[in-house]
Amino acid sequence: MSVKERFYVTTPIYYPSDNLHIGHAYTTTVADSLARWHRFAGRDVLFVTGSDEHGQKIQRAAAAKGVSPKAYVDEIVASFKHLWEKMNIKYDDFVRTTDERHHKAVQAVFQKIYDQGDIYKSTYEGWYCTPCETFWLENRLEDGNCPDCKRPVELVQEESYFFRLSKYAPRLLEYIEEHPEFIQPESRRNEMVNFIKSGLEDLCVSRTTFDWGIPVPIDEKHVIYVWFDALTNYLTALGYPEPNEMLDKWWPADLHLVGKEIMRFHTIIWPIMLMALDLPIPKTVFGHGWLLFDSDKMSKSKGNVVDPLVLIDEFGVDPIRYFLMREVSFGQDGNFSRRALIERTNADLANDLGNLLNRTLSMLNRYFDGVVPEPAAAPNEVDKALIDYAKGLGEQVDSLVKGLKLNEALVSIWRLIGRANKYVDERAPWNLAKLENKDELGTVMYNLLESLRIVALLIKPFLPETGSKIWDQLGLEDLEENSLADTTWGLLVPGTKTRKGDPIFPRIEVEREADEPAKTEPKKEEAKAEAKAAPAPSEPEGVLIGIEDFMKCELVVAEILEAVPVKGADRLLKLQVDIGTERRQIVAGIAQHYQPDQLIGKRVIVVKNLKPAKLRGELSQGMLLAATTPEGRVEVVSVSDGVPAGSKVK
Ligand code: ME8
Repeated sequence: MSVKERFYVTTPIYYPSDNLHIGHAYTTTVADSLARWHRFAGRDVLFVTGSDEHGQKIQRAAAAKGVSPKAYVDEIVASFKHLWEKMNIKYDDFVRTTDERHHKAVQAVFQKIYDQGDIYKSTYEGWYCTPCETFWLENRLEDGNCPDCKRPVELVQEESYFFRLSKYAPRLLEYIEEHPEFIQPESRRNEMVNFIKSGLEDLCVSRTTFDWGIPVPIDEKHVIYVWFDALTNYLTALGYPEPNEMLDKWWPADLHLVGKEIMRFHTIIWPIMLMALDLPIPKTVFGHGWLLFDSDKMSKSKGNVVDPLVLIDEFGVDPIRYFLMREVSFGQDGNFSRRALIERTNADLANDLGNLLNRTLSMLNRYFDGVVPEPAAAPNEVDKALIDYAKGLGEQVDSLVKGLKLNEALVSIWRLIGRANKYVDERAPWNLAKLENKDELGTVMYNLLESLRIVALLIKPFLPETGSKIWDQLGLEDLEENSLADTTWGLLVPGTKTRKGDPIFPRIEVEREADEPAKTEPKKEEAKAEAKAAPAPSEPEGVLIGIEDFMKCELVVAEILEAVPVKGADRLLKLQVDIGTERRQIVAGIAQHYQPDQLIGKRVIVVKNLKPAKLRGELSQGMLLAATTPEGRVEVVSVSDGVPAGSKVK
């Protein structure tokens, strides 16, 4: 019997010092999608999250509210679980550091390391940052403040237990060198290596000036340092310290997903604790970037936190999950804005995916009474191109997810959606219907429906509700029983009765938000192109022109044949268009509003007799018309596929 591959993934356990915001939801959504994907791909998965409930910060927050720390955290932890439920987060275990099982695990870890002589008693005299729960040496402070969060630190002087971090530094450096996959992305590995090389001090692992924590087993007037306590949660979930099957099966973890600010704890303190315990080191710690708001890190004190519950109520859960994973290149910082969320939802979910489903099922109702036809005609070249892309897609997405390239995984799924939309235009089912070519029409409709079935399966781990909705509208059953193997082309059974429903993503109408981050000024040439793509009224309102002025403008229908980004210009796309009489190149400032794939096959309106211009060194022979909404969204003006390229517009 072959052993199933396994995947143990964790998120940080968050502090219940306050409600969670969209930044926490980011890490957890990514972990959930990874867990769901690997399950879908047939792997055995364990996904653990939790809450980090001890420490001075929590004790102070509870005191400020006049309640006991336990009563305080109970209420907030309940709100964590409520949020995860609303976000469709399907974890296997939730470790609370106030759980009895965790208490036992942490004390066992402390005792074991103490017994072997790697923990000793001394006096700590130095600085402490309570918001970060971090000890700092004087020489690491910045202007006397915490170098991480820049807030004031407190002078601490107390008897403490110390963990011999320094002793393990050479072994850790060697481990990091031999295991390049351990710290990711690479830039963070370099930061950590430099930090270790600049000298590790032994770590203070107990406190005596407050009591909200797990007592040191050999000395009850000390509580165990909150990070030493928290990191152990990854073992608590496996029933540590008792030897048991869970521990054998799941340790070491495959992936600790964390924000970049807590990499030091996970890639220095944690592996050294594990070395001291003689346990293997987790395979990968991935430090992702921050979700910024108006280019600043979200924090309660700055008043710029975004509450995911409010967003879910307004937009539904999948647009938020999609935005978090699609908008930000995983590992880098990314900006959150309401406008960007709405634009993404409208462009990718409502226009591309929602419309594809809607128009396909409408045509199926019209031509085949909503029943999946036989693909009776042999596929032509256009059919083959679509089928070939869909055939390799499951494997492609699997390897991107394994490499933690989630946004690229979504892009590659959306490429199938883009191709299917283009395929509708190319194969023009309405023309086949007119010709009463039922066999070929059947093949075209089958190919579209089969593409949608594959899309539903592939997006379900990322967007569980949407995957199910598409599946239902396609008239299919037992979604949960399908796996990656079922993304094989051709499994859709002719004769299936589809169930067209409401649009899955209605377009969101927007009003300009006063608190939106300012749009950065476009560079000069790009601004020109943008003005061309979306002409602003150049005449003051009320100035009338004669028909002869308008007639100077030669407007024609053009079909977009190719679209590629212009290097070094993030607003420009280079288009090859067919204007009926010839092929032309047009550079348009629409890159932030369209993926190149979305444009291919569109029939747009072009000003044919505009003087050619060069933009970023690229010749532009004409301009295409586009509308700009008050909130800055740009949509190119287009006509239906029935209007041939070259048709005059007036
Ligand atoms: O650090 N962008 O808990 P915490 C992206 N209890 N991710 C963000 C974010 C943002 N703006 N803000 C928060 C702790 N996060 C410890 C962890 S683990 C043994 C103990 C996410 O409540 C990100 O994952 O401060 C970050 O590392 C984590 O929340 C910090 O959560």
